[in-house]
Amino acid sequence: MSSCYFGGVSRRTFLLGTAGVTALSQFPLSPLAQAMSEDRLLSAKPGTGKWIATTCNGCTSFCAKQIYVQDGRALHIRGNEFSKVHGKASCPRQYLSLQELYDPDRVKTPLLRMNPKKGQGIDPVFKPISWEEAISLFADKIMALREKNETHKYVALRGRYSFLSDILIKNFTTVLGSPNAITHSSLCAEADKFGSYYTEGGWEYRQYDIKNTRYVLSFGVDPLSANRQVSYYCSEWGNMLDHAQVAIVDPRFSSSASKADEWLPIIPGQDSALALSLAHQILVNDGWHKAFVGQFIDGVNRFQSGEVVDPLAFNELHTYGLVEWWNLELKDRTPEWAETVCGISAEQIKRIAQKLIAAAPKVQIWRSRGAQMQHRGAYTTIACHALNGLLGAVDNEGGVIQYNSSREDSVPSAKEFVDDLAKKGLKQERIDRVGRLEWPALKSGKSGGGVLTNVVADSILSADPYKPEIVLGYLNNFTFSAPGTQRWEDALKSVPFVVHVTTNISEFSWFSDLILPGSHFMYEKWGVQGSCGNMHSQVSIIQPIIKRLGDTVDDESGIPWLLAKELDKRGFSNPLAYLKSIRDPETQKEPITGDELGLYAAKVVTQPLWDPAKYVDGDKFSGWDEFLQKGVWNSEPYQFRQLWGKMKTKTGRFEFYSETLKSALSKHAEKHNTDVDEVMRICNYQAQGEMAFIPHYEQPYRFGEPAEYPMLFIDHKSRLNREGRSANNQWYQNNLDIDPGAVKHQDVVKINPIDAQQLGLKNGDRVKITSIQGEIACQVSIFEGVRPGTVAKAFGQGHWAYGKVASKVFGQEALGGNNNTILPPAHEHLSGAAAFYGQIGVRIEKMIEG
Ligand SMILES: Nc1nc2c(c(=O)[nH]1)N[C@H]1C(S)=C(S)[C@@H](COP(=O)(O)OP(=O)(O)OC[C@H]3O[C@@H](n4cnc5c(=O)[nH]c(N)nc54)[C@H](O)[C@@H]3O)O[C@H]1N2
Ligand SMILES: Nc1nc2c(c(=O)[nH]1)N[C@H]1C(S)=C(S)[C@@H](COP(=O)(O)OP(=O)(O)OC[C@H]3O[C@@H](n4cnc5c(=O)[nH]c(N)nc54)[C@H](O)[C@@H]3O)O[C@H]1N2
Ligand code: SF4
Ligand SMILES: [Mo]
Repeated sequence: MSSCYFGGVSRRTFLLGTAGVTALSQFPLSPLAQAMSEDRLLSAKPGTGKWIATTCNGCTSFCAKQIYVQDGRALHIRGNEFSKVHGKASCPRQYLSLQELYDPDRVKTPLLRMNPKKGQGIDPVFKPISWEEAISLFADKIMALREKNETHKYVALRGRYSFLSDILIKNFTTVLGSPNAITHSSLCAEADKFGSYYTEGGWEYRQYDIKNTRYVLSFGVDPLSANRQVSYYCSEWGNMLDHAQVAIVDPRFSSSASKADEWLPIIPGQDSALALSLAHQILVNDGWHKAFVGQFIDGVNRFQSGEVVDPLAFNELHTYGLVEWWNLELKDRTPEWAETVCGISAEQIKRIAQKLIAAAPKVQIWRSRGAQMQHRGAYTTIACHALNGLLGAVDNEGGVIQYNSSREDSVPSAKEFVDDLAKKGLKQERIDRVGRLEWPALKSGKSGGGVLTNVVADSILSADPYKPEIVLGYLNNFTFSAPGTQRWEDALKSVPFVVHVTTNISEFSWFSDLILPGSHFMYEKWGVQGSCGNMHSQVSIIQPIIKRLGDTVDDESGIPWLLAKELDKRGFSNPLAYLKSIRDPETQKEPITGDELGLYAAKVVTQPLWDPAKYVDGDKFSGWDEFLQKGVWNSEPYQFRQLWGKMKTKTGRFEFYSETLKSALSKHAEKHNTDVDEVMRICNYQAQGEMAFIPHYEQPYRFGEPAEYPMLFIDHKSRLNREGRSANNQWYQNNLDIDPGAVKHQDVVKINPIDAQQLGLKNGDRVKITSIQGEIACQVSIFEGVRPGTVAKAFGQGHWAYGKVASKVFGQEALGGNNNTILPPAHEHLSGAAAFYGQIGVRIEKMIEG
């Protein structure tokens, strides 16, 4: 791997710093060390490099970065000082991107599969071919679909992306005549957005005013490791601890729990019981925030356990439906009840309620995928967020804030380039079945508004609604990242033509017919990304900082460009006409290469930020050149309480009784000539009647009977994961143990000493983990930081492809086991989110190595 850097100190700096150049020859160096140091001396010229701006895509924090480039090589990385979100601060994972870039296992030329037989352990026999051959083949396949009038049988799948991905995924797919532009959003965190939308009306994530807060209660979020804006929270968390207390609810002892005042090791899937009992306790103790929620007309608190309250007695202010919520659900949700359900003592619940009341409104309730991406998680997400409403923390100083609006444009639409043939294809049902009765996916209040990424595998396998003929995947690895991986393997085996745009031969590539070598997201292409935190939002540039390695092409603009040109040669000119409509906003020039297309698209999308003629607010630039040099635009700081009285819900208020959800569910039911009760049943919820519209308790669905699968499985992100992408880096494997309980170069399952003793297990034993879905093998790490009865395992290891470091035997044997092999492909149907958490029963058995 990159021989130029060793843990942030270059070998040369080290040598110079200790001995000096002239003294080098006096040291008895081994021949290898001699060769390396001479090589370094020849290539390194101090002072000739410069810092260039780009954006990290290691996670959904999308931090603005500066890269030190010298002699065409990227050597160092730091946070962009011009960012008002995180400044120079970073999480530890920024460095891993350098190893991703210079990964010796990167694909550098198009590859064509020669072995038609597909499977793990079966060599695909990839043959290097030219770009001309590759794109010509791809274009032929698309033309064949057009000739058959079956353009809908083209499916585009995307994983991580920049704002320019709309060219390749959304718009290109539309012009080709397919409705199947499928994003990875429902594998990511759709249930999270559901919680905000159906209470306060924004289908988006949140930021947290930690500089002014006094109490943080987190349902599963580990902000020092994951979630959004890890860099900012890592740098500011320590200061926050001077003025705020922290309680972390997580069945696993996370990095953030290790620095918190209280850890609440909840029984998996039972977060709503805790949240509802906290709400109960806040109300009976007169602790709601009167300036936001309102007050009893006579000032006398009538919220008493078990007692119904007259709605007319309460004068509600900026919220809606508090008394209905109390009467229908909260009045019986006492801490004593919750203790029996969620495993947290009534005494601890009462103490935390008191602390929240004392600190309100400067409190913040955070919620992670872990607490929400569960089969019945929709109501957990609104139950947790409703606490922010009760305590007046919504849109308030020290509380939980929506993202600042940012001013970038979208990629130009492709509407006028859709011909009649394509229009017919666009009318076909989308491959993910979204909007069917059992798949409401109510994004932004719309029946079928979301996406069902993981359903696509089932659709392909059962040819329902139809069998695709071309699948294009880009920056995605669903054969690894989606629960029920085996289904994806089988599905891809059955598709006649699979194309993967990738940097590495990952598990998805292994089942592909054509591999197109993609640019590295941060270093080799044009793009635009956004982030939010510290009361600012930012939009930052991604630019080609180094000459692309090998024969790689910009995935979001270069690939559609090459393809459009080939289609044009075959008489289908609309795709190229569309791409040519994306002109340089300064000179009005049409692009004549894929790289120009990338540049112009980046300029178009960011024009409202850098063009003085379009200036609205936030940072101001003299023009494109200055924006490019700084690399990031920042919004004005957030103005608190701007949404009080004007939330984007049906009632304009923060809804405890969600009229917004009622409307969305009712429309979905009407579309299918049925009622909301039937929708609830079909989506496997217990609620009937009015309960469907309020935060309420749902018994978590258990996958696997306790007798057969006695333990509960907890998935979490490794602190060094760059989603599914960093495991082929030595620095990842060498430093994995920065996560509590983890072991370098290993994949471990963390087991409480009490359980380990019962199962007769010791550290380092190999075990088999079996669920209703499948089985994996890994090593035991005995760790007190998991609740007895549960086992925790980080997502990230278990690659059997990707490269020589990530796998044990590339293409054949995994390093450890992939969690998604044992996670059942379940969903939270109302948001469309895949369900990775909740009560996933597993059995742990010691393996006797022969
Ligand atoms: N068990 C479990 N599963 C999870 C999660 C979890 O916490 N636990 N997290 C989920 C979440 S939140 C998400 S967002 C998804 C992410 O899942 P995906 O969207 O599938 O993304 P990755 O797994 O990161 O895979 C990206 C793939 O793109 C290719 N690639 C890597 N770098 C580049 C590049 O720079 N350019 C190009 N063109 N290609 C590249 C590689 O083939 C790589 O495998 O995973 C989900 N899966
Ligand atoms: N280090 C790192 N950070 C990342 C990423 C990454 O790959 N690596 N990816 C980014 C992406 S794509 C996303 S979407 C965000 C997601 O960030 P978050 O939404 O915060 O989600 P995760 O960290 O996936 O959530 C899993 C957490 O929930 C806990 N958990 C599991 N089950 C339960 C439960 O029943 N109750 C409770 N209370 N907790 C439970 C787990 O122990 C773990 O701490 O993170 C981003 N940040
Ligand atoms: S990995 Fe995430 S938090 Fe870390 S630097 Fe990259 S984008 Fe920021
Ligand atoms: Mo995600």
